[in-house]
Amino acid sequence: MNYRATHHFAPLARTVRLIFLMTLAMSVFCVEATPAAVTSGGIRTSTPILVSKAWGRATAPSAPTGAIYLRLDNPNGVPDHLTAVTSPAAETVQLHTHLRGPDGALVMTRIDSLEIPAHGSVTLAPGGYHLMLFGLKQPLVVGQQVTLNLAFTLSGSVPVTATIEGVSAMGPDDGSATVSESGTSASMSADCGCGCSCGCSATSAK
Ligand SMILES: [Cu+2]
Repeated sequence: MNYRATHHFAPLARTVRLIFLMTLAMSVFCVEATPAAVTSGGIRTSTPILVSKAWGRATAPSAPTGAIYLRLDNPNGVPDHLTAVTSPAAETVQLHTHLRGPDGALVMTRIDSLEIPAHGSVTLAPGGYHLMLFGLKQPLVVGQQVTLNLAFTLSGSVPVTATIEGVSAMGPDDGSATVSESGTSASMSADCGCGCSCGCSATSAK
């Protein structure tokens, strides 16, 4: 190849090399910048659902069920949905809520999914939403750490560890709270069978 030919192709080689280096740099940047990127209709959300204040109540030695409560924060601009939960501590875990029946009593009801609004939060707490553990492998005892895996439509799989509090606790780090519910006469009981000590009936748990 003579001098003229080499000179003619040199700019092309430089361009190809430049494109290669830019592509490499962009791919590295993308991997580093969005470790948990999820998408919804082409909209990229870069942070998974934040789970905090996960806790539950100690159960009676023979109790087959337990309940876990926690807070879910959605930092993204699109809603996300909690659709499934698993835990090595139980055979199955269901999403439950409490609805007030015609007679005014709270009735525990299974739900298929729980929406966490865009830039919003949902708190699972006694008397409301909770994660219901069926087929406990062993009783839940104070101080125990229960691991769970939450599956979200957009955020994917999010692990969480819940701390077990006393049988009448009303929140995380609360071993002595007394149960009260303003405006109602709901009697609270630790042996209603639903594991949440709220006095609800567990008729909907299959
Ligand atoms: Cu329940």
